[in-house]
Amino acid sequence: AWGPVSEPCPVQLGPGLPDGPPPGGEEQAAGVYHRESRKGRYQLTYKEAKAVCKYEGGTLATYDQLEAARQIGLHVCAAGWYDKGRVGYPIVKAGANCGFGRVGIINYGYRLNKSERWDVYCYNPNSKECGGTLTDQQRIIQSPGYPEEYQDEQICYWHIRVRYGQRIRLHFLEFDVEEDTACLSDFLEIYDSYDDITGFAGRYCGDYLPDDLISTGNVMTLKFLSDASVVAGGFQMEYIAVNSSLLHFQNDTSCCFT
Ligand SMILES: [Ca+2]
Repeated sequence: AWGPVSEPCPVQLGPGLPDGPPPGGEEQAAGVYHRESRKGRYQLTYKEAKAVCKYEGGTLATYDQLEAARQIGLHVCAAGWYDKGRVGYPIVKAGANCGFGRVGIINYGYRLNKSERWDVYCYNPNSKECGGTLTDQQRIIQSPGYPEEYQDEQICYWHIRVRYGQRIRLHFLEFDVEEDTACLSDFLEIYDSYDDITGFAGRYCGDYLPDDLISTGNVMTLKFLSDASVVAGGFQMEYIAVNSSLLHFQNDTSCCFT
């Protein structure tokens, strides 16, 4: 069991969405994942997009694969290349800022100009099972294969969604991920949102145990990627849903709020 919420002080994440999209189902995002260039958003030509997927052992997602992933909760507010030179993105919950208020695959269709720059949606049928859509009040999250070392070319997304009015406190138990200075080889990223586009809260690698984090709203996304060589011990963490009204550190301005 954890101690009082105020001790040690969790890192307060920035403003986020008050609610997230309802997952259409459970578990794996069907091997489909969103990637952007190492240089940032909307930097990949069609050729480069294909290379990103291939580098990680996968291929461009087909429309059907993207839609299947959407139906089990994949919601990403960023347009990316997918199979046959098309561009689109999967939307689960209609929103004013994304998807023109529609749900489904928001489809820009076939692009005549393959030098346009977008993100990419890959499909990797051989990626190890990892990630999922989590709605429990409390749960342990582990790197794939834990306590064994994780393997190369892992791509895991955990989308956590608890009840409206709750927040998510993430507590790290063990952490050991291939270290490099910018965490570009293997890394865990945490987002204070239901996707990996908004609410970026941090990227972690190495063996330093990160501080606890607490979400702004009732959703959080964890994304773990490993590259083609060098593995490490992996990680184990626990999240717990906390009722916002019970967060007594809200009055402790010296601690968590500015
Ligand atoms: Ca590695």
